[in-house]
Amino acid sequence: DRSSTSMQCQELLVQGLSLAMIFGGVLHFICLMKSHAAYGRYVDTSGSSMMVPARLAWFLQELPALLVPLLLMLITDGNDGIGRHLMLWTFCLHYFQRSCIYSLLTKGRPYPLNIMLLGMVFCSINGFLQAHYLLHCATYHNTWFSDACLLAGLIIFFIGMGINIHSDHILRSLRKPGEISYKIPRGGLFEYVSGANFFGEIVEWLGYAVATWSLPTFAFAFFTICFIGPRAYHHHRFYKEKFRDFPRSRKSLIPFIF
Ligand code: NDX
Repeated sequence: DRSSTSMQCQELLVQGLSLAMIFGGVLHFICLMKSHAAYGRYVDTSGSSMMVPARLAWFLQELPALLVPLLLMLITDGNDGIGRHLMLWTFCLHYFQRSCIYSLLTKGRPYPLNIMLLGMVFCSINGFLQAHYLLHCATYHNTWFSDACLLAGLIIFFIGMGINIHSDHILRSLRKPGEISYKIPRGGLFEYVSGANFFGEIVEWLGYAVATWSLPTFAFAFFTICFIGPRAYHHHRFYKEKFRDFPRSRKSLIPFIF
């Protein structure tokens, strides 16, 4: 299975990057519960960083997570393994949506250049990690367990993607072109949580991890929870402080629970 690919699995590199992502997730979680990732409503207005239009920033920031896997697929010999290609195309589908569709539609405020550049580095490394693992390291055995994981994980992934895209659409519809103010999001999962788009994204990557059942994909799902979980918590506090009529039963991230 592995011999048909031109590149060898770099097991130490895969383990090292995955552990670094988990460690980075823990660090982000600790820092971000106290402070904020400084983009969107938390952008640093002191003028210390150059700003980039949101559309360009999201396009450039997320593009490496689409291009790096496509490039690795191109330079890898052999087309064996339906499972690995299915999962890689699923990954690319998410990042095609995020970098080429979401970025075109966003009405977000200008984005700090330094965060965009760090985001590009992150997306390049993660794109490499996931694609290299799936193409050159993963071995798929057709057991009932791996088939059940693949199917259940894919279903969970697409449910999450649906929630994420629908919620991002609701947020966009709150603004007229050129507007940058904040309103109370209503409808869909926003009736239950302030971070409905983040909830969808987390469900997506947890589904992806279940489908591939591997360290790199669980590491990325974990990082996602650590990065956007605190963001959902801060958005929730922002709404409660800003809007007196904010629905009291609404939670931060997990419906009915948190
Ligand atoms: N981008 C993921 N650390 C991040 C960029 C920053 O995709 O270097 C992680 C991602 C990166 C981060 C990324 C990784 C870690 C980095 C970090 C920078 C520093 C950090 C690299 C890559 C780092 C070290 C050095 C330690 C290594 O004006 P506005 O923009 O606020 O408008 C918003 C609007 N909106 C509303 N409009 C009207 N009324 C309201 N009430 C509104 N509420 C929101 O909607 C936006 O235009 C839009 C969405 O805003 P928001 O805040 O809800 O979501 P946002 O955070 O912008 O995310 C957008 C989508 C969303 O679907 C989310 O799930 C997904 O992207 N996402 C975001 C972040 C990370 C991520 C997914 C993931 O980890 N999987």
